[in-house]
Amino acid sequence: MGQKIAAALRALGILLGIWGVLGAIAYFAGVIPPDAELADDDSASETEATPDPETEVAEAAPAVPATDPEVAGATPDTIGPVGEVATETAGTEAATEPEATPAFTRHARVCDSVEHARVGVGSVVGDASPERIVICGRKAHVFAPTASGYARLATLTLEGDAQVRMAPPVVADVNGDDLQDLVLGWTQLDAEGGPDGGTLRVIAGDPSGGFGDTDALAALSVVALEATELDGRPGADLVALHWADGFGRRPSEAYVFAGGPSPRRLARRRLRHDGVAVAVADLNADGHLDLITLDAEGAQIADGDGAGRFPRFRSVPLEAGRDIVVVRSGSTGAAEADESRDGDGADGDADPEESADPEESAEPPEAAAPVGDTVYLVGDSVLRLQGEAEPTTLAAPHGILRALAGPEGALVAMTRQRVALVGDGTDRTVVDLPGTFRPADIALLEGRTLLVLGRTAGGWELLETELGEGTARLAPGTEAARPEDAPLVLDLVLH
Ligand SMILES: [Ca+2]
Ligand SMILES: [Ca+2]
Ligand SMILES: [Ca+2]
Repeated sequence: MGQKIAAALRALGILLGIWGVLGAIAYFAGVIPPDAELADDDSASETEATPDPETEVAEAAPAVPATDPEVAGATPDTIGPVGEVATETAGTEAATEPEATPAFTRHARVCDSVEHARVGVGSVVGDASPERIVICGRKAHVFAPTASGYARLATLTLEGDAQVRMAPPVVADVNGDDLQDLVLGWTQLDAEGGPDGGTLRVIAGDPSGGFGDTDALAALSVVALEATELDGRPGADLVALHWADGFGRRPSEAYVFAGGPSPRRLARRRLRHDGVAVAVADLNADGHLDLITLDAEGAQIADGDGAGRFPRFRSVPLEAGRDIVVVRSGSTGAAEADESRDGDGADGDADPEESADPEESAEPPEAAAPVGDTVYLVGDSVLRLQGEAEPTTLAAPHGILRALAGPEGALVAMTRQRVALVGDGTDRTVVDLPGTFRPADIALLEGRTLLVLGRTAGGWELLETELGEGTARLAPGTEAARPEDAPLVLDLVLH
């Protein structure tokens, strides 16, 4: 009890500190008037033609050879006040590169070398404006955007030292108290790279703006995770993909947990080997969400009964799959569109006044329109599933590794070289990735802010850009900035 009170007090203090510092940063950077909210910081960077402070900061480090990523990373403490740097370098940028090319609004080295990392979005700390959540190995970092980059608000560290894989982080109100919670799933790896246990964690949001309880929900080797409303009761329900075995001896499993004050297991579904992705969608338009999974043999669909159970499975022809994207039929915009990784976190609105409904993911199944949702299975080909009709193959770039529901029904699809907006007869590159950048994950915020997480020689970098008309690419020699630490960073250990 005393521990909990102490934690709450600590969280409150940290929150106040974070708000103060972010406000000060934005104020000195001249990005917002002193009485505006931090959220305005985002909207300020919407126009792509506007010279961008982050790019300028990065390009203004000519003394650092592009070939040595360690040097840039070795000087995080020497970065001056954000506003000063941005102002000072703006002139340089205008002089040397007058043409307004779409650029990254932010480019940061978010962690050093670990095997695996994933990115997600959602408002989990502080005010209603959304954070960027990056899981680097056993550490989950929560970053807030600043005028020139990111400020690290919190780090949650999973105790132990084994190598891990993880599902992309999910943000949803699991315990049903109207505050968004952070859901993290890790798989511990053995020496051969196979699963050796793991954990599914729900880190509760706290009224103070920090974190409350950090419950371990289940000891699963989680590789994919989704939060949605399945049982019609308060609290977002969770679907977790458990990777049981790295040698094809034991099948993967899908677990369904009912949200609420004490989350409990609703269903457990045996799959085939090496499951990689899981999602829910009402494919047959019966008002109940169905379960879609991807594994080493292809895709399977299990019809839902509306109570969180999935009695009947059927297979869908697909050689192998990497990702599932769900586009809700009732959706009019990308913010409504859900998919297996970050859709549930995309609730934060740039204007806190308007983000009155944090429960976007808790849409009851009855609300589904009579037209079924559309599901894209992304692998070596892209299959579109609509209701009971035969799957159709979408003309799409080869080698899509990850995909999300994008604006106006398009897919945001990531390959090794680029990120493209893909739809019927559409294939437009929105991010052209440098050859030294190995992309691992993407996330989309409010249907327009695209995050690309990838590995470079020096560590993991996060690229952020607004979806617009052009193609964002890094200028040669551009160095990633290091996130600043907020003065009162919340460091938690998950035991
Ligand atoms: Ca909650
Ligand atoms: Ca529920
Ligand atoms: Ca259904």
